Amino acid sequence: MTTEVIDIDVDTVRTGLVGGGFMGRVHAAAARRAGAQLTVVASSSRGRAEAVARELGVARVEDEAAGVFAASDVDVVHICTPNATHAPLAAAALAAGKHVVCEKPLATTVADARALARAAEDAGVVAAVPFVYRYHPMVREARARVASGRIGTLLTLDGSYLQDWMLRQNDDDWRADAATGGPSRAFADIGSHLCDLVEFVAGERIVRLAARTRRIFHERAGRSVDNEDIAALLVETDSGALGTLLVSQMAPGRKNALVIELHGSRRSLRFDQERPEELWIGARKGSRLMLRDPATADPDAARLQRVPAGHPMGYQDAFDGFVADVYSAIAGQAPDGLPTFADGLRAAVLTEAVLEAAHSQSWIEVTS
Ligand code: SOE
Repeated sequence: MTTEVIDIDVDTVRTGLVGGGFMGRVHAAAARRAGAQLTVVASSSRGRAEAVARELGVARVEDEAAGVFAASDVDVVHICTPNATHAPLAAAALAAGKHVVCEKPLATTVADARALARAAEDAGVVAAVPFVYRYHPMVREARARVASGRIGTLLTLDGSYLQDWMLRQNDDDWRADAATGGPSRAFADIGSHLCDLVEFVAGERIVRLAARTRRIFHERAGRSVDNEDIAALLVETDSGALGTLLVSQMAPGRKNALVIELHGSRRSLRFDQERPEELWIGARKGSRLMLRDPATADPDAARLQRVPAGHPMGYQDAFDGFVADVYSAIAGQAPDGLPTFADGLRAAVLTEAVLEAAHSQSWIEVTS
């Protein structure tokens, strides 16, 4: 019997996975779509890793994450574990010379996030954080319209990120425990996406903010809870635009309702993540709904579209676009708008500013 020799293309990215929950599955699907080989996985136990390996078609398992970082058949590691483990795992992966994709939040403190951003810079590797909503084509369309001046001067912005999976007192999750989730939950988990998307599309930074947070249940499933369910923000950008941002994981019927709306002196723009094929363009006369179409898209929006108009793209497609950009950066390209560890640091800075503003009940300057 001849043994078929599989000629592994040296340009094929070899991907290691640490963690195997919902996000691990999304990362694995995107890595495979980008042409990678899933060579090894580690998880909370060997048994769990073996189950993930079978489910996701990963070649082999390691008992510990350290085995993934040390593996000679791994070029990039995707870290998809609970928040408090991100910083030590990402640091170890960088120290092993691997490219890294680390789930958000990059770290639960600014100090850890800053150290990781610096370590990634020093290591000269690709180090990314999946602020994946940047990869919906109509987000790129909106960003291009702002950058080209077509909406005029940004005056105000409004946004929200609403979910309902923590609505009930017996809804519990590792994120609700500061020891595993960090001192902020709702804002760090999804408010970070909202702020990243606002700053990415607007091309401006939030320079000061006021915030209030609420913890509805001080106990969940019999365990004490020490981070927030809800955050409401007032923000000001570096051009002086004013904005309102609402974050809640207790909004009945809202499943993953991330919406941003920008108002310029000539046009408004509204993107709703649950309707990603559309971009609302508001005008004094003739507001319209623009539908995704690679034939009419801005080049940076068109490059993310693998199917024609009328064939809806969704969340996994956006994730696929993000991972494809990570892997093209590993191959030496410079894809536009790749969210890196510097953006993970930005999210940590905003999270600490929100917690400080809520505590002091005053406006807080947000350092760049
Ligand atoms: C849970 O809030 C969650 O899975 C977030 O962790 C993700 O970042 C978000 O994209 C969807 O909701």
